[in-house]
Amino acid sequence: MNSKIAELKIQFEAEVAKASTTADLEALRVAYLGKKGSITELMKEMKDLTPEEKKSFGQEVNRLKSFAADSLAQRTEELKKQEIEKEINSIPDFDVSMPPSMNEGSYHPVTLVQRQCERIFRSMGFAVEDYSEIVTDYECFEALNIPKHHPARDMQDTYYLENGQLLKSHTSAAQNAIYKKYKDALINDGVPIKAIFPGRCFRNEATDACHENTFFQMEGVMVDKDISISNLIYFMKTMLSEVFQKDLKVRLRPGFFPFVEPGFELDISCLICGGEGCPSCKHSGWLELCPCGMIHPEVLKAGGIDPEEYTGFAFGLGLTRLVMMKYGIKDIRDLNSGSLKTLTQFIDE
Ligand code: FA5
Repeated sequence: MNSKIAELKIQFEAEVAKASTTADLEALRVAYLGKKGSITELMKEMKDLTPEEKKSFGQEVNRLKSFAADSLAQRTEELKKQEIEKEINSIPDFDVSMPPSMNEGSYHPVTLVQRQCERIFRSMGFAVEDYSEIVTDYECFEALNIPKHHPARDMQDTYYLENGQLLKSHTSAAQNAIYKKYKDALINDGVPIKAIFPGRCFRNEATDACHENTFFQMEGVMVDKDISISNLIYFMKTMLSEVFQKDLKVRLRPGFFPFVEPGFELDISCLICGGEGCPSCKHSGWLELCPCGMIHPEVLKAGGIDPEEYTGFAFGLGLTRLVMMKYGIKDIRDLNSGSLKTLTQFIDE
């Protein structure tokens, strides 16, 4: 072997043996096999050789080239494996088969009941919609047949932003957007509007055992041809019997809301005191849970739906109150307390 080639081979082998990372090997590849690498440069010496010498020199250089490339590839593989093993060993030991820690989080009871209601209504063909907590005066009131200065506004004082928007005082604030979203499918393809939209509501009012300034409602609407109060009662009954899994004492009485006609208050017998009267039901034995009614023609019109052709019902379930009744929570304020002792006791069904 040509002595220069032999020397270069020894030098190369020594440097490869010293390389301890894949980055070192890449640097060696460039130094030996790159455009200006030492092995590549050997070829320049061909010009001073005789034709016979050229042939054997060329063959030797090519053999060295292949040897260098193979050595680098092999050593790169070895080092890559070592690097991966090192990374794996640096991960602290843990056992994937261990049961979850007792300190894991849990769902808030409102989330659990909301999800249960969503499952029930989805199974009856309702879409579940989400809506903003900040809304306009139009969405919260005007589109619901509550013009400015209407006395019904007094029942729902809320918190106003400087730009005139407000924190929604009821989930009915999403009704207009829902009608507008689904009206084309109703009018053109005859697909009934069936949607529920749970959400957080805000009211500027004094708190007590059954009133909070921040609480959850779940609105539901159904619009189609020939929808009547019997449809409304059917869906209310189904929802309550599914949530409580037992017969409840329920009463329906007239109720006034400008966005329904006729309107009803649906109360359930208080499950905290068994109807005897207690602070949770303001000592009446009954809890206002789910006002409802037939959607007012003006509200349908504002949503782009012809009230001569279509009718519908709407309800506004007091979700936080439903949670109180389901789990026997005496004071609604416990639900916003952030107390882990109270809030981690509930499990999904
Ligand atoms: C409304 O908010 C109407 N938007 C409901 C409605 C929708 C009527 C569709 C007709 C058709 P009301 O203000 O009564 O109505 O509230 C509805 C329910 O929310 C109440 O029955 C009660 O369960 C709950 N709720 C109201 N205010 C509070 C409060 N401050 N704290 C906790 N729950 C409340």
